[in-house]
Order: sequence, then C-alpha cells, then structure tokens
Amino acid sequence: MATKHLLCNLRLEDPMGGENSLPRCHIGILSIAAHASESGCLTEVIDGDADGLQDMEVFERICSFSPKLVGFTATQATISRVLLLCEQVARSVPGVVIVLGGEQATFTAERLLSDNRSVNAILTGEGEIPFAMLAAQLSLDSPVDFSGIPGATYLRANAMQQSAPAWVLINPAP
Ligand code: B12
Repeated sequence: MATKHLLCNLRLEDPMGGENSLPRCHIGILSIAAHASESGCLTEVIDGDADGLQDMEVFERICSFSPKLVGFTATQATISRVLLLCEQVARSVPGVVIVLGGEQATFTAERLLSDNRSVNAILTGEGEIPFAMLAAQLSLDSPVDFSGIPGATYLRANAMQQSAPAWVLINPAP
C-alpha cells in the first residue's frame, strides 16, 4: 500500500467563548495535499476547523493513521496548541517527521525551531512543491534530508540551516 502522509489544521477557538459560525476548510493545506497526491504521494487532510474537532480528536486521528510525515498549518491564533500537539505526536508516533508551514511559521521559523525540538523543519513560503518533495523522499524510506527541500529551515548539529527559498507556484495558462 502507498505510504500516506498527513496535513492538519486546528480548530480556531473563539476568544469570546462562542461557537464558530462558519465551518472553514483550510485552502492552503488542501492545495498542498492535492499537489502531493497528484505527484504520487497520497496525502490526507485532518481539518479540525472545518470538521469541528477538538485537539484531542485530531491527535487520536493522527495516531491511528500512523504517518511518516505530518505537516501542520498555523496562525497566530493556533500556534501554541499546534506546538503542544507536535510534542504529543512526536512522543506517540515513532519516527514521524513533523513540519510546520503557513504565514505564522514562515515568519517565526528560527525561533520556533530553537524552542521546539519536536518540530523537524519549517517549510517556509508556498508548500505545494516542498511538501511533495519531502513526502516523496520519505515514501522511498530514505533518511530525511532537508538540504534539497526548497524553503526548509531546520537544525543540523544545533546549527540553523536554510535551504534555497521555496518556489512560487507558476500556473501555466491552459
Ligand atoms: C482567505 C483567508 C482567510 C479565509 C480562509 C482561511 C483558510 N483557513 O483557508 C477565512 C476568512 C476563513 C480566514 C480566517 C482566518 N484568518 Co485568514 N486569511 C486569508 C487570506 C486573505 C488568504 C489565505 C489563502 O487562502 N491563501 C491562499 C492559500 C493557497 O495559501 P495559504 O493558506 O497561505 O497556504 C500556503 C502557504 O501559506 C503554505 N502553507 C500553509 N500552511 C502550510 C502547512 C504546511 C505543512 C506547509 C508545508 C505549507 C503551508 O503553503 C500553502 C500553499 O501554497 C490571508 C492573507 C494572505 N494574503 O495570505 C489571511 C490570513 C492567513 N488570515 C489570518 C487570520 C489571523 C485569520 C483568522 C485567525 C482570523 C480570525 N480571527 O478568525 C482566521 C483563521 C482561520 C483558520 N483556522 O485558518 C492572518 C494570519 C496571521 C498570522 N500570523 O497568523 C492572515 C495572514 C491575514 C493577515 N495578514 O493578518 N482567512
């Protein structure tokens, strides 16, 4: 069976304690999952915001999936809960590679990595091509190597590394 990979979004908690009125699918991770799956690396999405899942339910789904690669998207509003979940997933899924992406992670990449050792890399910028390349690497059971993944910020021997910037998607006219 083809290796499967995961992308996750967490439910947005209303600071006023109310319920979200609109279910929201995260467009960015849907686009990445579609691109990776089309490239031959089957990638599924767990969207806690769209499906009204509590973080514990997202965690249980991740564990039952037993992925090799999990990517989380984050906003300023969800980043602290995302990081908590990364720790839990790293402890519970042996050998899993955890990456973060999206606006918030992109602009705070170095600090996030220094402070959170359960996160293996931040994929900055647009995630379609970098995530698909990483998924392809892991699907072949290759050891993880972020140096050739565009947009990756990661630690090697405690030193911050940055690969070449991620490509901007070019959508050729039909
Ligand atoms: C459309 C939009 C919305 C829509 C849909 C959002 C959605 N979840 O898809 C709605 C109206 C629902 C919305 C809601 C909110 N939004 Co909004 N939104 C936008 C907007 C205008 C465009 C986002 C978009 O769809 N881009 C197109 C898609 C394809 O790109 P993307 O989502 O950025 O994802 C790409 C990359 O970021 C990256 N990526 C993203 N996640 C990941 C994960 C991994 C693992 C990897 C590798 C890469 C990766 O790859 C993706 C594909 O190229 C941006 C501003 C902007 N111009 O980017 C603000 C923006 C993202 N929103 C923002 C905020 C604050 C919110 C809310 C928290 C507001 C609120 N208080 O309710 C909620 C959060 C909802 C949620 N849980 O996601 C902020 C985030 C700031 C921050 N530092 O966190 C932004 C940047 C606006 C701003 N400048 O303040 N939003």
